[in-house]
Amino acid sequence: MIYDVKTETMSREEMEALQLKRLQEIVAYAYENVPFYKKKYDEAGVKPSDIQTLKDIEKLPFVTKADLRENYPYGMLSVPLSEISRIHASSGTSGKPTVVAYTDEDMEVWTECVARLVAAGGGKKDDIVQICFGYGLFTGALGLHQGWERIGAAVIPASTGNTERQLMLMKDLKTTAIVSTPSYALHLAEEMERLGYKPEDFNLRVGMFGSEASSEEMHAEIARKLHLFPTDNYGLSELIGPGVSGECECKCGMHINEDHFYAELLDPNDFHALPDGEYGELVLTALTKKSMPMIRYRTKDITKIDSTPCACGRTTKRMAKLKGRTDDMLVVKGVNVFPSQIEGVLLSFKEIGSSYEIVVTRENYKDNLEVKVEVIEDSIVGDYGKLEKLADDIKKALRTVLQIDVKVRLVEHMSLKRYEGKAKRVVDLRKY
Ligand code: DLL
Repeated sequence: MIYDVKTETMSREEMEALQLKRLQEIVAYAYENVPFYKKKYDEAGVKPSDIQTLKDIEKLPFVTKADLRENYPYGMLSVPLSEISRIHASSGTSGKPTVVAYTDEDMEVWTECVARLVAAGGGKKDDIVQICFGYGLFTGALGLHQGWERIGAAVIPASTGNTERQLMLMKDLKTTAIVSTPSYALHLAEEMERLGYKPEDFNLRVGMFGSEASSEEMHAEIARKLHLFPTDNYGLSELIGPGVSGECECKCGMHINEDHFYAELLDPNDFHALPDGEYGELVLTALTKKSMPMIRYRTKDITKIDSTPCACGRTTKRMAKLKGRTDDMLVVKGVNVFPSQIEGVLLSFKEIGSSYEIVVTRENYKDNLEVKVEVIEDSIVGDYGKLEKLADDIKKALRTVLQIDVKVRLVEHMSLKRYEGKAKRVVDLRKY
C-alpha cells in the first residue's frame, strides 16, 4: 500500500520543483536563524539568493559530525528550547554524544516519513508490532514506534534484552511484525531454534530492519528462519532518525522520502557528483527540518542511487543497500575491504552461523585479516578433516571476492558475542 500517494508518486518535475522551493526556504532560514550557517556561508562567500537551481546546492559547504560535536549540545538550534518537543542523541565514537532536537512540526514530519516506510514494507493497521530496538536516546525505537502507531497498528514497546522473554511475548501476544537490527533478528531465530520453537509457532508476517548494514543473503536467511517478509530501512539521527529511506515489497533499493531529504551522491575524494549506478558517499539535506537545519550533511555512508521507475508505483529515487562507510572501510594489504562483502560470502555457507568477527592485525608491517565464524553443523563438529575442508572453502571464497588472503578461524557455536543493538563486527588492532 502506498501511504501518501500524492507525494510518493509525484512526477520528477513536480518533485524537483518542490525540492527547490524547500531548499531555498531552508537555506534562507538557516542563514537567518543559526549563527553557525551564517558564519559558514559568509566565509564561503555564498548567499541564500545564490540558490537558483537544485544544482546550486553544490555552492554550499558541507556539514560534518565534527560540526555537531563542536556545537554540542544546542549550538545548532534555530529555535529557543521552549519550542523543542523531543531530544535524542546518538552515541559518539568518542566523548560526548551527538544531540538532535525536534519541534512539533519536525515530529509530525518524522512520524509521516516513518509511516510511509511502514506501509512500503507491508505494515498494516491490523498488525501487532513488537519493537525490539532499545527505547531511549536512540532514534530507532521511538521513531518506528510513532510511524507504526500512525498507520493504526498495535505497538508493543518490548525494547531490547531478554530474548527468551521477547519470544514468549511474540508467541503469546501473536506478534505479526518485528522491528529490530537485522543481526538481532537472526539472534531471535537462533534462540527460537535453541528453545525448541518452530517458526510456525509464531504469527510473524513482516520485519522492518535497519540501523546497521545487512546483505541480501542475510535478509534471505531472516525470511527463511522467521517466516516473514524483511525490509531494509535507513536513516540517521542527524537528519531525523529512521524515516529517510526504506525498501518496498519489490526490494530493489530503499525509496528516499525525497520531499524531505535531498540526496546527493558524491565521490568522497574530490566531491564531484556521481551518476546513477556509481557508488559514492551520500550527502543529505533535510529540506524541512526546522529545529536544527541540516544542509549538505556528509553521512560517510556509501551507496548508489537508482532513479528508474519501481514496479511498486512509487516514483521516488532509491538508494542501494549500504556498502559500508567511508570510515569503516578497511584497507587491508592496500585493498579496500567492506565488512558487507565478507558477510555476503559467509552467509553462503550453511555450515556456519550468521555471527562473525573480523580481526585485523599487523605484524612486521604486514596486515593480516582473520575472520572468526561459528560452526553450527553438528555433523562436522569433531571431524577434523571436514572442519579443515570447510575453513579452506571459506578461505577460497573470500579470496575470490576480496582478492586477498584471509585467515579463517572456526569457533564453537554461540561463542561469539551477541548484540541487541548495532553489532560490532570489526576489531582493528593495527597501530598506525
Ligand atoms: O541508526 C537510525 C535508524 C534506526 C535507521 C532504525 C533505521 C532503523 P544512528 O544511530 O544515528 O541512526 O546511526 C546512523 O547507522 O549513518 C549508517 O551508517 C547506519 N545505518 C542506519 N541504517 C542503516 C541500514 C539510526 N539500513 C548510521 N543499513 C548511518 C546500513 C545503516 N547502515
